[in-house]
Amino acid sequence: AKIGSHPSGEALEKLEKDDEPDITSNSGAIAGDNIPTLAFPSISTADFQFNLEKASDIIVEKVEEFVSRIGKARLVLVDLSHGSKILSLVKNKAAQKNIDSSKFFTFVGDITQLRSQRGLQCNVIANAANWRLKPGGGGVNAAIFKAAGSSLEIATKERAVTLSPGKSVIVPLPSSSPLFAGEGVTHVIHVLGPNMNPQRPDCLKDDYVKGCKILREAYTSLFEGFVSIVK
Ligand code: AR6
Repeated sequence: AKIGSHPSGEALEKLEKDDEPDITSNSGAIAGDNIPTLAFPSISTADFQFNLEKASDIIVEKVEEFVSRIGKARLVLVDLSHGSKILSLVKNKAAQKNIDSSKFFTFVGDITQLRSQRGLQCNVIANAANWRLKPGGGGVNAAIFKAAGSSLEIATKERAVTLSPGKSVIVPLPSSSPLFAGEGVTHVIHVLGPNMNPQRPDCLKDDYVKGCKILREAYTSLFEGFVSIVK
């Protein structure tokens, strides 16, 4: 990739296939620029079973609303694999709406290893949390609490003990956390999205009127939190 470009699908495809990541293809604008960047997972669409078409509409709608409010900062939707349905839906819908691709793009990688494994520096990462703000439970929540170590748990408890659907809480990451030193993450924003999974608390039982409202509130709260950090 040329210096000044952002991650192209081709460059990422290459990273995925090669055993040794080609660091040079991810340098320049991605790694070295220190642009404030929020990496966020697709809230509620895996364990919480939220409809992907509806979620992708909401992500793009909220991103469009906030790209004009974040100055030179960036928003990046992250998922684990190139086969991610939510990434391709969002990527296509964002392109249709001509959203500035230097301010918003999709990215394949583990949100806890974006700098070390993918060359993407993100100072803030979002977590698809549970209402107790507890580690474990699988998905991105388990991965973030594991990678961040016990200091995230302690710092989280100082800010909040529970979270309501549609709300978020900003947790400054102690410098003792491996995520701080290893990945350059300074804040984690926990977000609780709407739950459509009958096996989990507060199931909305397919009520997508409520569900969509709560997912919109969740992204508003997340992006407002990010704006408050970068200001
Ligand atoms: N890096 C990037 N994206 C990830 C990672 C990762 N390491 N792991 C998962 N994803 P989910 P939810 C993507 O299930 O649906 C937990 O148990 C995943 O592919 O983590 O909001 C909590 O404790 C998907 O696109 O969150 C809650 O109880 C997205 O992250 C519950 O699950 C969200 O998937 C929350 O469920």
